[in-house]
Amino acid sequence: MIKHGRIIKSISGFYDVIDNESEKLVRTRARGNFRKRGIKPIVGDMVAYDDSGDLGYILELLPRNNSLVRPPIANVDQAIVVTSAVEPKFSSNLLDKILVNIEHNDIEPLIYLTKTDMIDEDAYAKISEQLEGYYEADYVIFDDKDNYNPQQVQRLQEHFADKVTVFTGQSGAGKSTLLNHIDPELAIATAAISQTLNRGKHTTRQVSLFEISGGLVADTPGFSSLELIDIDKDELPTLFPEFVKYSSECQFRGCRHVNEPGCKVKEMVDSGKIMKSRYDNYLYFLNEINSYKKRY
Ligand SMILES: Nc1nc2c(ncn2[C@@H]2O[C@H](COP(=O)(O)OP(=O)(O)OP(=O)(O)O)[C@@H](O)[C@H]2O)c(=O)[nH]1
Ligand SMILES: [Mg+2]
Ligand SMILES: [Zn+2]
Repeated sequence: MIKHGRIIKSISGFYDVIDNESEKLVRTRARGNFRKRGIKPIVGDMVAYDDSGDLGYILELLPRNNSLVRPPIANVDQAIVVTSAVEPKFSSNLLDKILVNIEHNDIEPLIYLTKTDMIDEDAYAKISEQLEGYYEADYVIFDDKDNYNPQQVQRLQEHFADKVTVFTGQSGAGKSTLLNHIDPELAIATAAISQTLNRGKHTTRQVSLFEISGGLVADTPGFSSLELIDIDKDELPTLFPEFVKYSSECQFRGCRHVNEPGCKVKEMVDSGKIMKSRYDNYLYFLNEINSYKKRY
């Protein structure tokens, strides 16, 4: 019989699918013709599958709303960008790059600051200052000094219902640890980063979706660097929400906010309304995109 469901886990050629109707977990394989067509099912994919045999067979992937490459996952509504204060050190450049990639895929980013217990008040004040600009971009931010305080964890969980949420961010930032705080029964393996670096491997190797607070939440392998895939220089300014707020007041339509006269965005950077580091990172990414063009 042909049924429908969502892939929540993929292990060595098998795909675990939650059936839409029965909500039961079914182990499946993908038909060989997927590989021939160059299509690979990924976690989050909605599928049609046949469950007549011992093992289900994925017959078809339904069209994706969106999909990420790093981490590989489809049909995501929102992303919790787990960002550590130290180990690995807070980097506005990497944070902005992650945010730009998420915005590009029409996924809503939320920012969660971890390891605040490992820094003193001064260092915390500095990071808080760096996070100011993200409030101006209207991002939802979790940056309590006591980063696992139950109210804040609760506030995060309230965003999960009826959505697919992905935890993403640098390796060692504390994605799996945060998920374990949310639901201790998950008992996901975590490791100190020095250990991670020694092994040259990431602690979380696979994307898997868990049912938490009425939604599906994915832990994913972290990364140490990221490329701006498929983003062109005309799209880039639209991926900074606080630029979009003011760009209609720029003198020129399609203003890239670089050297154009009468640029409202640059005026807002000068007045401090738009954070300088966000703008600098924008220019940096613009350069990076131009350098990809030269490379290919
Ligand atoms: N002190 C402190 N340690 C933390 C915090 N969050 C995570 N850690 C530690 O940081 C290390 C890395 O945490 P993980 O949760 O494994 O990090 P991850 O983001 O899942 O890493 P990958 O799976 O490699 O992407 C572990 O030793 C955790 O115990 C925190 O808020 N405070
Ligand atoms: Mg992990
Ligand atoms: Zn402008």
